[in-house]
Amino acid sequence: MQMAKTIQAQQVMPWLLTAAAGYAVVKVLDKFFGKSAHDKGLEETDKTVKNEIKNEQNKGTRASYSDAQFKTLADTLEDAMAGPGTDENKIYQAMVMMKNNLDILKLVDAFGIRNYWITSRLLGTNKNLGQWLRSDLSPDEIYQANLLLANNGVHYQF
Ligand SMILES: [Ca+2]
Repeated sequence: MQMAKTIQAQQVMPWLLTAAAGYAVVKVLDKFFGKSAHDKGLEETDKTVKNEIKNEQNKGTRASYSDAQFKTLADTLEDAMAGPGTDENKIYQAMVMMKNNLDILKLVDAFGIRNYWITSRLLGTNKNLGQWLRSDLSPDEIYQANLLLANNGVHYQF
């Protein structure tokens, strides 16, 4: 009995060590090449949006809504996309509300970087508004959303 147990432990240990080492390697790779690189890209995008907001404000463009209203609208968009299915009408309504480039930039900024509802370690779970839209809408629906922006004279396109 004692002998059998010893043999079992000897057989199992290498597998456990291999699994533990494999897990550690995946974690390290994920940290350096996976999520951090993805998030770094998002931070860069975030900076660009903030700079574009400043440029628009310097040009004298006025936002049509308060920052609190943009935040509420961003939350509405998240609700419209989160989970299975999408409330396209809510997304279109938000696009119609955008009256100039500053508005859409402020909306993108208010949305910021949010955890997408499908967690995919390889692609990263954090996405900005454009990435959420492109993940949740069909190409036709993206076209429609962009058309609504263009109709209002907004140059920004998703
Ligand atoms: Ca969805």
